[in-house]
Amino acid sequence: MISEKLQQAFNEQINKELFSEYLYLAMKNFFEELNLPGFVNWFDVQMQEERAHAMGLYSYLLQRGGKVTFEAIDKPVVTGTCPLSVFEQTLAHEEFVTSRINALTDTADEDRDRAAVSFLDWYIKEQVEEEDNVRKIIATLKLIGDDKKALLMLDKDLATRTFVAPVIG
Ligand code: OFO
Repeated sequence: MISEKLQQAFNEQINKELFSEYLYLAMKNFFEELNLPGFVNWFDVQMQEERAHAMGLYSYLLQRGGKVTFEAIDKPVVTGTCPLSVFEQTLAHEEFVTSRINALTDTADEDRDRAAVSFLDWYIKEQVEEEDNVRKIIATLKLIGDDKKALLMLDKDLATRTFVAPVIG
């Protein structure tokens, strides 16, 4: 059975993933206001991914005989004021989530909980992909600069992103 300490760390991470979903909803709304449907779609898919990440941890905790507990989810604040700065905020957030996943894995490691370490490996790999996706969009936005036509082309591209339910663990 999972230790109390690891159980608490899992519950904290479930909260962080649900906060990520909420933050990306706020960012989706930011792009609704800018009338950029492709960006709206990108954040909609991102939200769904975060929900899947939370539910993956939730199901795993139950499977291990743990108890799920809920805390308040922080208020999401979009500090970015343009597409580039919103994506820079997204990258900073993903880097924070990566550090939390690493800390959760360290806790599982200290417990010598091999099953949990192996389960969390999926999340470690996922974070590499998440950060890479966002970095690529930031690089494109920097190339675009003030070119509105190019921004609309990127918007078209981001409209093609679809949610594929991940197989976690
Ligand atoms: Fe759950 O990966 Fe983003 O936050």
